[in-house]
Amino acid sequence: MVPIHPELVSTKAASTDDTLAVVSFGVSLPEASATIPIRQLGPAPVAEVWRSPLPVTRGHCGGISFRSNSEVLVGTISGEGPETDVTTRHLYRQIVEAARRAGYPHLLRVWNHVGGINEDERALERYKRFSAGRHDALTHLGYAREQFPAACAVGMKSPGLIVYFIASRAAGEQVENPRQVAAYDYPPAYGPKSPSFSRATIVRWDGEPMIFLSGTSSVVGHKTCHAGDVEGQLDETLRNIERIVCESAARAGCRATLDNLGFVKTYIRRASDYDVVAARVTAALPRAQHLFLESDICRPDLLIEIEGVARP
Ligand code: 3EB
Repeated sequence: MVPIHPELVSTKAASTDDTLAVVSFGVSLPEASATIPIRQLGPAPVAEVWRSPLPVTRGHCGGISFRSNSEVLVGTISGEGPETDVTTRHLYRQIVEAARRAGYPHLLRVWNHVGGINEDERALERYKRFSAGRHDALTHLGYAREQFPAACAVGMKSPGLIVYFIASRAAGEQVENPRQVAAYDYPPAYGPKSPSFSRATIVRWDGEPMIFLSGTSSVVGHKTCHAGDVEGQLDETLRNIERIVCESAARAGCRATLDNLGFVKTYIRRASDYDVVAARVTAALPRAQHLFLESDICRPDLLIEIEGVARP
């Protein structure tokens, strides 16, 4: 049985008993496991809901609150401090230790929201401090690069850091995109410690693969392409997504295309780009449920980032 699946539901209907997480954006909901202070763009407000077909248990461990079933655990944690690298290191240590202790040692997917992500903090951009803290925590805790989870790291309106994650009893498999340099091999221009994430993870439950796609942007090799051109970035991003979906499915011994994406989130730096972006993204990914969010992206020249889940 596939133990978790994502859905976008009206904020009015985000029920709780069969959910591993309810994430709301901009508006706090009483049943939310996390509320991210960024604005949803577009029509009726929806929440991101991770459903469970298996019984759900709730708990706390250190600063983490989580819900789990017999296969996966979804946790949330937040923190704030004057030094983003230090805060990040603390949060990641808690995440990894709690997940291991609870018996879900494999991080499949992590969402990072960093307040003021493109601002300098004592002469180093906050994203780079975040990357350094994550890198130090994961390597210190024994993570090899092949074990880095799929991730995204985007902005939010309030200070500090909010992280939520899916951890699993079963190991995932990391997939890289041949069009892109692995993020952990980026040259030092992108930060003193390279970003610790993989482009996708696949996991198989009872032989059924699920692909978690990292935040994907207009990066080819290690460079940003089409700076200042949102439509160019969008087309490049979709090419990257197509490739990583295809690559991931091949690894799982099956085939997949953009039509296999069922759940898609698009982060848009400038709200004024929404109409153009939403029209193109929904046309390119017609089978998916879509959520559009106004958010800064980790590189100042990136205008959009797209992530999602695919089922071959
Ligand atoms: C990139 O390709 C764009 O630091 O966790 C995408 C996904 C990006 C995840 C992260 C950063 C992260 O480098 C940025």
